[in-house]
Amino acid sequence: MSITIFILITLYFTAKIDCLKYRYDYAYHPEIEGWLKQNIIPATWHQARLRCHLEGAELASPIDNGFLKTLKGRSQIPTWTGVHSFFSKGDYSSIEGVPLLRMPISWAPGEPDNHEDKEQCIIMMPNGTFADVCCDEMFPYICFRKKSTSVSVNVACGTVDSRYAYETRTGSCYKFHDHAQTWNRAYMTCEAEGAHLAIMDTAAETQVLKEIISEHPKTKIYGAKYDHVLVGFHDWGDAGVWTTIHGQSIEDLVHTGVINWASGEPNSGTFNGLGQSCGSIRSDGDLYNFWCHVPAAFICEKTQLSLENEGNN
Ligand SMILES: *[C@@H]1O[C@H](CO)[C@@H](O)[C@H](O)[C@H]1NC(C)=O
Ligand SMILES: [Ca+2]
Repeated sequence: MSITIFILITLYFTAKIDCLKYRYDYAYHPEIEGWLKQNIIPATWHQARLRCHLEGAELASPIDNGFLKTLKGRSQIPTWTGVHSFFSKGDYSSIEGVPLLRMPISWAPGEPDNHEDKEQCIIMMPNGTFADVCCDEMFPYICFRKKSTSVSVNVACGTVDSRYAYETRTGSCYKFHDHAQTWNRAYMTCEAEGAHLAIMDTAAETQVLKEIISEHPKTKIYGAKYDHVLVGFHDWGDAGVWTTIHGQSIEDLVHTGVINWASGEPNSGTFNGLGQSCGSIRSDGDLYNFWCHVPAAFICEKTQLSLENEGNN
């Protein structure tokens, strides 16, 4: 009897691990041993690849019959695959390196034609045939995250990304990105991680960010010309009206002592004719307006539940 119970409990927990969640927007597919996310908003091939990658996944390809069957017919319109010849024209492979000729692909009539020598990316038609097209066209796409037994979940931050650290003073998790990016690309990166560009909405949080920045001197930031760190503040390209990316007025945050503009900020210096509509802070904890198109380090902020199913909140 007790052995039966033991086996039942073991089966129960094994089953639980089998349907282990990756994140709320990814669904598990046992036949391909991984999670898929359908992205319905069309993007160029490069945008699609980047977004999947930033989400910790890759652009999905029909690398074998199991994948072909699972990916096929999920959309009424053509969909990107991860099959490309971006590195060397004509040498097609999937993102994970499977050569085109090893994939179970049947071509649509007249394809592949490398029209005008401009087609280096492969789409899948709703009926499961394929064509090469220009990578700058826009199609929906599917991201795939392979199930791996080595994944360790960062429970406090609700992500598989071990670089998010929980901070008791604010109840949020933070990740310092030491590869400089433009503000918009930084925004996209944080969103893809299920986070957002950090917002200081309490004095304690300003202090926390200040400490994080002090731990990351500019000399250790890849590709940054300035020691500014991008955060979730913006003036919508309309100098003067500053809000957080969640719509809170910065005037209110300044009035309540949560943040301070650095002396002389926001200023109106232009660079290549472009103004400073994006927010940054430095190790002094003060707020600066910064050029949106100049790459800098940035901090993403995440709550524990931001990638959970709503039913579990
Ligand atoms: C599949 O779809 C393509 C593109 O719409 C079409 O040209 C082709 O004839 C279809 N093939 C089959 C087998 O239905
Ligand atoms: Ca073509």
